[in-house]
Amino acid sequence: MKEQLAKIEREALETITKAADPAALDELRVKYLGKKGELTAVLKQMGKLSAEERPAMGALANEVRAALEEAIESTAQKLAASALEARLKAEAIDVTVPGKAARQGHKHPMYRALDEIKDIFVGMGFTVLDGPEIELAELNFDRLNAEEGHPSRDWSDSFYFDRDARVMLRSQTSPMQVRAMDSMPLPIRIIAPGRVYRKDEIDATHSPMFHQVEGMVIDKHITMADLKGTLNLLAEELFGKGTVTRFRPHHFPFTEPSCEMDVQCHKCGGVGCPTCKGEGWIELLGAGMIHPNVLRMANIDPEEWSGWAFGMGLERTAMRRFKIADLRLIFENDVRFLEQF
Ligand code: 2NM
Repeated sequence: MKEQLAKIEREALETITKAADPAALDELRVKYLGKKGELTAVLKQMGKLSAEERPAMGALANEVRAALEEAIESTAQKLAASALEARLKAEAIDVTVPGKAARQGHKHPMYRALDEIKDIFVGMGFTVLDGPEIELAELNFDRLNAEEGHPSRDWSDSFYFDRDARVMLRSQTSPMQVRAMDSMPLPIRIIAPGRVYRKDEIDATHSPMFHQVEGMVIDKHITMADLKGTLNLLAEELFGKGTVTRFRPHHFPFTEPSCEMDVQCHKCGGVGCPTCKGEGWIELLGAGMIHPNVLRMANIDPEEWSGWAFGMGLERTAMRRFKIADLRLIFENDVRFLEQF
């Protein structure tokens, strides 16, 4: 019996340490240590031994069992380690191989111009507002003192959703100013950039959808001097220190008095050149003191409060800023064009 055990141990240890994979190792475990295994078979014969022989043989059998278990365990660990190593090798990434460069986009030039404008106004304490492009004609026109019969209210000029002309695509961002007057506590300093819609044919200077930035200040003792001071600062920040401006009288229904602001052509210094089409001046925006009717309709007392407002076209400003000749280039998103900025 002693020889039997020794033989089992010898054989088992040799085959176990040579097991090629976990499945083979498990087979060997069953073969030697399982219920019907070789070691178990030997133990079953213990009953035949005398009472004196039994303890020594029992101890020996246990030693053999322990030795086999240990061999199985250490072989299992070895197999696992080499399996991991093989996997790491197979999955290894060669970090020295040159990568595929991702094509990186960048901000659209018009939105770069808008970011500059936002920064300038936020720096002066203005809040940037966003609002609906589908608007009530009441906010787009009535509340802005554009009475029934005003030319821009015409079906041929604006996009309406209903026969009663009550819901429309906003034709300006001014309805946001009305929403601000209705919802914000005074004083108010805001700008409202966004898309606006007008029934214009597409050409080099027109599009049925374009972008505007409008702005508004309402506070006590606000005068035309505040308007001019702030807008002159805007012109200097956009076109450089010392930029010369001029204010011409104009008419808007929502402001009184109203004006347009030109900047002296930074290319020719006012002499006249292709950039300013020989004018010497470039029109930048419209502005004015908010009409008392507009304030009254928002329940703001024009005796106590006053304000100014302005509106400018973003595409036109970006075209000027980046010397773009055709408005359509702004919308076509041809990468060959956009990559130049
Ligand atoms: C412009 C020109 C002048 C303007 C006025 C208002 C409001 F709501 F305060 F009355 N919002 N925007 C305004 C004034 C817009 O665009 C050329």
